[in-house]
Amino acid sequence: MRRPFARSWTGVLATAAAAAALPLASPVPASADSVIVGGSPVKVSESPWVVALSSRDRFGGTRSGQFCGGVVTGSTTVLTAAHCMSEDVLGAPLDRVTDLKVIAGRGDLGTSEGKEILVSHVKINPEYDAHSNSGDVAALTLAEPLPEGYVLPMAGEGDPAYKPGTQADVYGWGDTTGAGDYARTLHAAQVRVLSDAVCEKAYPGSTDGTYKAKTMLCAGEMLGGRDACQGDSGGPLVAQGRLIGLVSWGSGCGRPGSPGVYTRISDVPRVLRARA
Ligand code: 4AZ
Repeated sequence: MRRPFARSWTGVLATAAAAAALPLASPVPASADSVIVGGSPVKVSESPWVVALSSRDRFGGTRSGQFCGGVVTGSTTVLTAAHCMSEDVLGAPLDRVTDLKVIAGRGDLGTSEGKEILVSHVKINPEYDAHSNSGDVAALTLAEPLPEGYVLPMAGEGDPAYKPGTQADVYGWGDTTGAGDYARTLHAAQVRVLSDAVCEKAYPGSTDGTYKAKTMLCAGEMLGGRDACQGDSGGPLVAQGRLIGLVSWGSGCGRPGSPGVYTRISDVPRVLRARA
Protein backbone atom coordinates (compact mmCIF):
# COMPACT_ATOMS: atom_id res chain seq x y z
CA MET A 1 0.00 0.00 0.00
CA ARG A 2 1.08 3.58 -0.31
CA ARG A 3 1.93 3.99 3.36
CA PRO A 4 3.02 0.56 4.57
CA PHE A 5 4.40 1.78 7.86
CA ALA A 6 1.56 4.15 8.70
CA ARG A 7 -1.06 1.61 7.76
CA SER A 8 -0.08 -0.86 10.46
CA TRP A 9 -1.56 1.50 13.04
CA THR A 10 -4.91 1.41 11.26
CA GLY A 11 -4.80 -2.36 11.63
CA VAL A 12 -3.99 -2.19 15.33
CA LEU A 13 -6.86 0.19 16.00
CA ALA A 14 -9.34 -1.91 14.02
CA THR A 15 -8.28 -5.05 15.86
CA ALA A 16 -8.54 -3.31 19.23
CA ALA A 17 -12.04 -2.08 18.36
CA ALA A 18 -13.13 -5.58 17.30
CA ALA A 19 -11.71 -7.07 20.50
CA ALA A 20 -13.57 -4.51 22.61
CA ALA A 21 -16.86 -5.29 20.88
CA LEU A 22 -16.44 -9.06 21.18
CA PRO A 23 -14.38 -9.66 24.30
CA LEU A 24 -15.18 -13.36 24.67
CA ALA A 25 -15.73 -14.71 21.19
CA SER A 26 -13.74 -12.76 18.65
CA PRO A 27 -13.77 -14.69 15.36
CA VAL A 28 -10.43 -13.10 14.48
CA PRO A 29 -7.48 -15.36 15.33
CA ALA A 30 -5.12 -13.89 17.92
CA SER A 31 -2.36 -13.80 15.32
CA ALA A 32 -4.46 -11.99 12.70
CA ASP A 33 -2.20 -8.98 12.48
CA SER A 34 1.10 -10.79 12.79
CA VAL A 35 3.83 -11.50 10.33
CA ILE A 36 3.97 -12.85 6.98
CA VAL A 37 1.10 -14.04 9.07
CA GLY A 38 1.07 -17.72 9.93
CA GLY A 39 4.41 -18.30 8.24
CA SER A 40 7.67 -19.83 9.36
CA PRO A 41 11.38 -19.06 8.96
CA VAL A 42 13.02 -20.26 5.74
CA LYS A 43 16.63 -20.51 4.55
CA VAL A 44 17.59 -17.88 2.02
CA SER A 45 19.91 -20.47 0.42
CA GLU A 46 16.77 -22.37 -0.67
CA SER A 47 15.13 -19.24 -2.11
CA PRO A 48 18.12 -17.13 -3.25
CA TRP A 49 15.91 -14.96 -5.53
CA VAL A 50 14.33 -13.23 -2.49
CA VAL A 51 16.18 -9.99 -1.68
CA ALA A 52 15.83 -7.20 0.85
CA LEU A 53 15.74 -3.54 -0.24
CA SER A 54 17.85 -1.42 2.06
CA SER A 55 18.65 2.17 2.93
CA ARG A 56 20.45 2.63 6.22
CA ASP A 57 20.23 6.42 5.77
CA ARG A 58 16.42 6.24 5.76
CA PHE A 59 15.70 3.23 8.01
CA GLY A 60 18.72 2.82 10.29
CA GLY A 61 21.19 -0.03 10.51
CA THR A 62 19.82 -2.52 13.03
CA ARG A 63 18.05 -4.65 10.40
CA SER A 64 20.53 -3.89 7.59
CA GLY A 65 18.28 -0.95 6.60
CA GLN A 66 15.55 -3.29 5.23
CA PHE A 67 12.26 -1.62 4.26
CA CYS A 68 10.75 -3.71 1.41
CA GLY A 69 11.28 -6.98 -0.43
CA GLY A 70 12.25 -7.72 -4.01
CA VAL A 71 12.93 -10.61 -6.38
CA VAL A 72 15.80 -11.29 -8.79
CA THR A 73 14.45 -11.74 -12.34
CA GLY A 74 17.71 -11.19 -14.24
CA SER A 75 21.39 -11.11 -13.24
CA THR A 76 21.23 -7.31 -12.91
CA THR A 77 17.45 -6.90 -12.47
CA VAL A 78 15.32 -6.93 -9.33
CA LEU A 79 11.56 -6.36 -9.40
CA THR A 80 9.83 -4.70 -6.46
CA ALA A 81 6.62 -2.75 -5.81
CA ALA A 82 6.46 0.76 -7.31
CA HIS A 83 5.02 2.02 -4.01
CA CYS A 84 8.29 1.00 -2.26
CA MET A 85 9.99 3.79 -4.25
CA SER A 86 7.47 6.46 -3.20
CA GLU A 87 8.21 9.41 -0.96
CA ASP A 88 5.49 8.13 1.41
CA VAL A 89 7.55 5.02 2.08
CA LEU A 90 11.08 6.45 1.80
CA GLY A 91 10.34 9.66 3.70
CA ALA A 92 12.33 11.52 1.02
CA PRO A 93 12.24 11.76 -2.77
CA LEU A 94 13.88 8.74 -4.41
CA ASP A 95 16.67 10.82 -5.97
CA ARG A 96 17.81 11.83 -2.49
CA VAL A 97 18.15 8.22 -1.33
CA THR A 98 21.74 7.67 -2.42
CA ASP A 99 22.39 4.44 -0.49
CA LEU A 100 19.60 2.33 -2.02
CA LYS A 101 20.86 -1.27 -2.08
CA VAL A 102 19.70 -4.79 -2.71
CA ILE A 103 20.82 -7.39 -0.16
CA ALA A 104 21.05 -10.94 -1.54
CA GLY A 105 21.89 -14.12 0.36
CA ARG A 106 21.23 -12.68 3.84
CA GLY A 107 18.39 -14.46 5.67
CA ASP A 108 19.22 -12.90 9.05
CA LEU A 109 19.32 -9.12 8.76
CA GLY A 110 21.40 -8.94 11.96
CA THR A 111 24.39 -10.51 10.14
CA SER A 112 26.66 -9.46 7.29
CA GLU A 113 26.10 -12.64 5.23
CA GLY A 114 25.58 -12.48 1.48
CA LYS A 115 26.08 -9.46 -0.72
CA GLU A 116 25.01 -5.84 -0.72
CA ILE A 117 24.77 -4.33 -4.20
CA LEU A 118 24.06 -0.70 -5.04
CA VAL A 119 21.06 0.06 -7.22
CA SER A 120 22.28 2.03 -10.23
CA HIS A 121 18.92 2.75 -11.85
CA VAL A 122 15.22 2.62 -10.92
CA LYS A 123 12.48 2.32 -13.53
CA ILE A 124 8.96 2.81 -12.20
CA ASN A 125 6.12 1.29 -14.23
CA PRO A 126 4.81 4.18 -16.36
CA GLU A 127 1.34 2.66 -15.91
CA TYR A 128 1.51 2.63 -12.09
CA ASP A 129 -1.49 4.37 -10.53
CA ALA A 130 -0.86 5.24 -6.88
CA HIS A 131 -4.56 5.89 -6.35
CA SER A 132 -5.88 2.45 -7.33
CA ASN A 133 -2.53 0.62 -6.74
CA SER A 134 -2.77 -0.71 -10.29
CA GLY A 135 0.53 -1.71 -11.96
CA ASP A 136 2.48 -1.63 -8.68
CA VAL A 137 5.93 -2.65 -10.00
CA ALA A 138 9.36 -1.10 -10.48
CA ALA A 139 12.56 -2.56 -11.94
CA LEU A 140 15.88 -1.93 -10.19
CA THR A 141 19.16 -2.27 -12.10
CA LEU A 142 22.06 -3.59 -10.03
CA ALA A 143 25.54 -2.07 -10.23
CA GLU A 144 27.05 -5.61 -10.31
CA PRO A 145 25.55 -8.87 -11.57
CA LEU A 146 24.34 -11.70 -9.35
CA PRO A 147 25.08 -15.31 -10.40
CA GLU A 148 22.46 -16.91 -12.69
CA GLY A 149 21.46 -19.25 -9.84
CA TYR A 150 19.72 -16.33 -8.12
CA VAL A 151 17.29 -15.71 -10.99
CA LEU A 152 13.64 -16.82 -10.67
CA PRO A 153 11.65 -17.32 -13.89
CA MET A 154 8.52 -15.20 -14.35
CA ALA A 155 5.10 -16.61 -15.18
CA GLY A 156 3.66 -15.48 -18.51
CA GLU A 157 0.08 -14.94 -19.56
CA GLY A 158 -2.02 -18.12 -19.32
CA ASP A 159 0.47 -19.84 -17.01
CA PRO A 160 -1.32 -22.65 -15.11
CA ALA A 161 0.17 -21.33 -11.84
CA TYR A 162 -2.51 -18.60 -11.91
CA LYS A 163 -5.33 -21.13 -11.62
CA PRO A 164 -7.52 -20.50 -8.53
CA GLY A 165 -6.71 -22.98 -5.78
CA THR A 166 -3.01 -23.17 -6.69
CA GLN A 167 -0.75 -23.18 -3.63
CA ALA A 168 1.81 -20.40 -3.55
CA ASP A 169 4.43 -19.13 -1.11
CA VAL A 170 4.97 -15.50 -0.13
CA TYR A 171 8.31 -14.38 1.32
CA GLY A 172 9.47 -11.43 3.41
CA TRP A 173 10.93 -9.76 6.49
CA GLY A 174 7.71 -7.91 7.34
CA ASP A 175 6.02 -6.88 10.54
CA THR A 176 5.45 -9.68 13.06
CA THR A 177 2.79 -8.03 15.24
CA GLY A 178 1.22 -5.20 13.26
CA ALA A 179 2.83 -2.78 15.72
CA GLY A 180 6.20 -2.28 14.07
CA ASP A 181 7.99 -5.47 15.17
CA TYR A 182 9.75 -6.34 11.95
CA ALA A 183 11.19 -9.83 11.49
CA ARG A 184 14.93 -10.26 11.65
CA THR A 185 14.91 -13.48 9.64
CA LEU A 186 13.27 -14.35 6.34
CA HIS A 187 9.80 -15.90 6.64
CA ALA A 188 7.44 -17.56 4.18
CA ALA A 189 3.75 -18.46 4.30
CA GLN A 190 1.67 -20.70 2.07
CA VAL A 191 -1.45 -19.14 0.56
CA ARG A 192 -3.86 -20.07 -2.23
CA VAL A 193 -4.51 -18.20 -5.44
CA LEU A 194 -8.13 -17.00 -5.33
CA SER A 195 -10.51 -16.42 -8.26
CA ASP A 196 -10.99 -12.92 -9.68
CA ALA A 197 -14.65 -13.13 -8.62
CA VAL A 198 -13.64 -13.68 -4.97
CA CYS A 199 -11.04 -10.88 -5.12
CA GLU A 200 -13.51 -8.44 -6.70
CA LYS A 201 -16.03 -9.22 -4.00
CA ALA A 202 -13.42 -8.63 -1.29
CA TYR A 203 -12.29 -5.31 -2.78
CA PRO A 204 -15.13 -3.71 -4.79
CA GLY A 205 -13.62 -0.27 -4.14
CA SER A 206 -12.73 1.45 -0.89
CA THR A 207 -10.04 3.69 0.56
CA ASP A 208 -7.76 0.63 0.68
CA GLY A 209 -7.99 0.11 -3.09
CA THR A 210 -9.99 -1.53 -5.84
CA TYR A 211 -9.26 -4.99 -7.22
CA LYS A 212 -8.41 -4.93 -10.95
CA ALA A 213 -8.07 -8.41 -12.43
CA LYS A 214 -5.90 -7.30 -15.36
CA THR A 215 -3.05 -6.00 -13.22
CA MET A 216 -3.60 -7.77 -9.87
CA LEU A 217 -4.20 -11.16 -8.33
CA CYS A 218 -5.22 -11.99 -4.80
CA ALA A 219 -4.26 -14.87 -2.56
CA GLY A 220 -4.89 -15.98 0.97
CA GLU A 221 -7.09 -18.31 2.96
CA MET A 222 -10.84 -17.78 3.29
CA LEU A 223 -10.55 -18.03 7.06
CA GLY A 224 -7.55 -15.69 7.13
CA GLY A 225 -4.45 -16.40 9.18
CA ARG A 226 -1.77 -16.65 6.48
CA ASP A 227 -0.80 -13.49 4.62
CA ALA A 228 1.82 -10.88 3.81
CA CYS A 229 2.02 -7.74 5.93
CA GLN A 230 3.71 -4.35 6.21
CA GLY A 231 7.36 -4.50 5.23
CA ASP A 232 6.78 -7.51 2.92
CA SER A 233 5.82 -5.23 0.03
CA GLY A 234 7.63 -5.87 -3.24
CA GLY A 235 8.51 -9.43 -2.19
CA PRO A 236 7.69 -12.50 -4.29
CA LEU A 237 4.65 -14.77 -4.53
CA VAL A 238 5.90 -18.03 -6.04
CA ALA A 239 3.92 -20.97 -7.44
CA GLN A 240 5.16 -24.04 -9.31
CA GLY A 241 8.69 -22.61 -9.30
CA ARG A 242 7.70 -19.38 -11.05
CA LEU A 243 7.13 -15.80 -9.94
CA ILE A 244 3.41 -14.98 -10.18
CA GLY A 245 3.05 -11.86 -8.00
CA LEU A 246 4.64 -9.11 -5.90
CA VAL A 247 3.25 -8.16 -2.47
CA SER A 248 1.26 -4.96 -3.08
CA TRP A 249 -1.65 -4.18 -0.73
CA GLY A 250 -4.63 -5.45 1.25
CA SER A 251 -6.90 -4.55 4.09
CA GLY A 252 -4.96 -5.41 7.23
CA CYS A 253 -3.06 -8.68 7.44
CA GLY A 254 -4.47 -12.21 7.66
CA ARG A 255 -8.05 -11.12 8.20
CA PRO A 256 -10.83 -13.44 7.07
CA GLY A 257 -12.39 -12.09 3.87
CA SER A 258 -9.48 -9.69 3.20
CA PRO A 259 -6.91 -11.59 1.11
CA GLY A 260 -3.54 -10.12 0.17
CA VAL A 261 -3.41 -8.36 -3.20
CA TYR A 262 -0.40 -8.84 -5.50
CA THR A 263 0.89 -7.25 -8.70
CA ARG A 264 0.18 -9.71 -11.53
CA ILE A 265 3.56 -10.60 -13.06
CA SER A 266 2.17 -11.66 -16.45
CA ASP A 267 0.98 -8.05 -16.91
CA VAL A 268 4.37 -6.43 -16.14
CA PRO A 269 5.29 -4.28 -19.18
CA ARG A 270 8.14 -5.46 -21.39
CA VAL A 271 10.21 -2.34 -20.55
CA LEU A 272 10.55 -3.56 -16.97
CA ARG A 273 11.62 -7.11 -17.85
CA ALA A 274 15.24 -8.18 -17.89
CA ARG A 275 16.83 -8.63 -21.29
CA ALA A 276 19.02 -11.53 -20.22
C1 4AZ B 1 1.35 -2.89 3.14
O1 4AZ B 1 0.77 -1.93 3.58
C2 4AZ B 1 0.62 -4.17 3.02
N1 4AZ B 1 -2.05 -8.26 3.83
C3 4AZ B 1 1.23 -5.25 2.41
C4 4AZ B 1 0.52 -6.43 2.30
C5 4AZ B 1 -0.75 -6.52 2.77
C6 4AZ B 1 -1.35 -5.46 3.40
C7 4AZ B 1 -0.66 -4.27 3.51
C8 4AZ B 1 -1.50 -7.81 2.62
O2 4AZ B 1 2.53 -2.83 2.80
